[in-house]
Amino acid sequence: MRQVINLNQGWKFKKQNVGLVERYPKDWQDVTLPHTWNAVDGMDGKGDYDRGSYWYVREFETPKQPLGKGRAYVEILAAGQQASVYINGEKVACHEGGYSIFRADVTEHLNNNHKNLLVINCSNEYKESVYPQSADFTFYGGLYRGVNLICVPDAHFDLDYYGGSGLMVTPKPCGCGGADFHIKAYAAGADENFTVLYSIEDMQGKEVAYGCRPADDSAIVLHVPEAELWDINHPYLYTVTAILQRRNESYDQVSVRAGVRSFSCDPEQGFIINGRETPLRGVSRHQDLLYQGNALTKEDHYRDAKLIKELGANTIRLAHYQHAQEFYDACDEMGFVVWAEIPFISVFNQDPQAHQNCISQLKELIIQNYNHPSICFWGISNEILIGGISEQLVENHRELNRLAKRLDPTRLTAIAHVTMTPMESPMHHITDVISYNHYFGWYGGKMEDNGQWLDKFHELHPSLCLGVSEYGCEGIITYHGPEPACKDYSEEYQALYHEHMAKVLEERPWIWSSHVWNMFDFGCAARKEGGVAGRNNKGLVTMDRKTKKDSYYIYQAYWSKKPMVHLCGKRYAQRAGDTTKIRVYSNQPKVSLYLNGKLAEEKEGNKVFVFTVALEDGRNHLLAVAGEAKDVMSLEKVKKEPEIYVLPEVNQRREGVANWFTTVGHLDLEAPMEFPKGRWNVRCTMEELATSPKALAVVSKAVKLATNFELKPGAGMWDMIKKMTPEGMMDLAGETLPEGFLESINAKLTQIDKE
Ligand code: ADA
Repeated sequence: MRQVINLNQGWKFKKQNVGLVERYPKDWQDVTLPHTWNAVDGMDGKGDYDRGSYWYVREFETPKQPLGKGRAYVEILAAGQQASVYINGEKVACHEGGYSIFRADVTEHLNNNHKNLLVINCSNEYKESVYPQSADFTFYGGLYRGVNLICVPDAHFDLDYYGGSGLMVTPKPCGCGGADFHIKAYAAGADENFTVLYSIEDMQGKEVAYGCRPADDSAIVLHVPEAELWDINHPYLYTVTAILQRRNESYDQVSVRAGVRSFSCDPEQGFIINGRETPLRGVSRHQDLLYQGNALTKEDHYRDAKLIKELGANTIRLAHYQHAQEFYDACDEMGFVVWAEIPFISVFNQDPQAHQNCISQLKELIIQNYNHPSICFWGISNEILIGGISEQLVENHRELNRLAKRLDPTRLTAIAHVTMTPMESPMHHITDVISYNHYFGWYGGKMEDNGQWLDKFHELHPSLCLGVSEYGCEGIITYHGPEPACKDYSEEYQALYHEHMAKVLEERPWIWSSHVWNMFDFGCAARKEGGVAGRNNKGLVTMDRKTKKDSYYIYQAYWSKKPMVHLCGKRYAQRAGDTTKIRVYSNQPKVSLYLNGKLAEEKEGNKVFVFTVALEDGRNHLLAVAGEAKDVMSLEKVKKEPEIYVLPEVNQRREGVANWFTTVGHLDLEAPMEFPKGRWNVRCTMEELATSPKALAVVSKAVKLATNFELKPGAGMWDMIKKMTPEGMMDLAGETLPEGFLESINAKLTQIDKE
């Protein structure tokens, strides 16, 4: 029978590209998997994290095989981002792509009498043909999910096909209340004397179906009468086991879990599961933690999933790559509908090898995760039109879509568009459903633009299923104030923005899915915003998972069935002024607010309850009561609010925007924009403008003022931005900028000669 030996302990690691070692290097650093070398620098804000090619070494003994020679595989659960595997000096595998399982057949290279030397080289160096190439998150390096040794008899369930389990189960509900389980096991090294025995057990461990097929023609359909459906509030899982058998002897065994459900999407009815219209409302998640990087344990994964469940979400977009099996397992068990995707993101590379890399990452994603009932959508790309469209880009998407449908006709394909993707685009007619990432109310435009945009698109494309795959804004729990505004990074503005968005989405059940960007703050070494470098702070929860921001609770009020009440502004603890506003979120119809033991006011409302109270000098105790739910906080009345509540650069930026025109000089901003030959203009790409120091200086200043992004060629998120034009960027910033801003940039640029 199969033996799976965990090899996570006892590794030696060298953060130097020393090349292949021949002996066990006793003096190297001891590490235990999961491990990444970017646990700290991937988010510490120093700007450049270590992207190198480093070495892991471990010894292991050859396990005894009772049935002849058998085969042995080293299974790497993920290696960031490229890896080569060597056993006893021989290269046995290479892998490109940092998020999927891969295996190396090491059988022919094992020593029988002494130890084996397993060496793995991991690299997170930039490689042009491997996705992701440039994106808004840290590309951690290392063996961050663990390594196993799998020993099987010569006849076994296949371990060589794209890291899959060798068992594919497709349960289909039948009209009669039962379900047909279409099952196929892939046997390797088995002749005509082998059979496959199949069994299905329910959640109590009771066998509910049984079948048997010849190993070389193993497909079977097993019927389970009165099958329980897998659903969001009832995530019922069956266990399907395949045993490879020959003359009263079992050779290999694989078990997977499966769920019976039907689902579809409709442009008007939105997402439908088991015949019930169920708008998918939830969050996106990245796989990292503060000073731990992406080296997460099973407990870390389950804690994240639990936090999302407590929020009341029913869907998770697992961005922007394949996540750990433990997380998909947690989603199967807790009843989330999952959008799983590959890291085909931000920058399109025309190189056919890069396309091949997408193909192999998509194959791995689908084959390795086929059985998870939580997954309903395969995402084929994210914001890929940042750098514009081309025929090749469209054709590559068509091919990826065909591939996904061929490998898995049972699920829907999806795509996440960047805001600037036009409403009319060939990209809208490739995948089964589409979705947009919109940041109106943060990078540009007003939050009110969201609803209008969605309605307009829906009207224009009544036959397309539209989702909102990303929306969000930064919230840093140090910053507060009585008048929150876009780009002030305050916890209050983030909460206001999400109050608005939660309502916009609630009012549009036809939107098949929506995903907050993001459930948790995450590491992005290239970022520097809001006084916090190295991270994206759009999470509803901080990166250390210690603090749920106020914005978390607005969604709980909308989505959770459990009675709740939340007093906002707990960290806005010192307040000046005669009166102050107290916002309360609750899913109950009535909230009573008590100030220092006395009832201040009682209000009826829907989710958001706003009270105005006059604090007493010094300490004040507030209590909110809504049905059985209660929440408390303490506020202090002060003469002046602490300076740390306001980020200095916010004021500087506001002043900068206001003073911009005085530095532009006397220009006729009413005149139509001109684009004289031989001069720069706002339709040139950032990359082109960067060839002229003068033009770059104008544009950098404008971009900083408009979007707060630092424009530094070659650094930060340059690769993502370089194909954009100032016109495109300012379009995104929209109405948050004074009129004539774009015209003034153009006027300045057209004064500079191209040379
Ligand atoms: C993009 C991108 C995300 C995310 C976001 C942001 O939309 O898809 O990866 O980081 O931007 O926060 O700006």
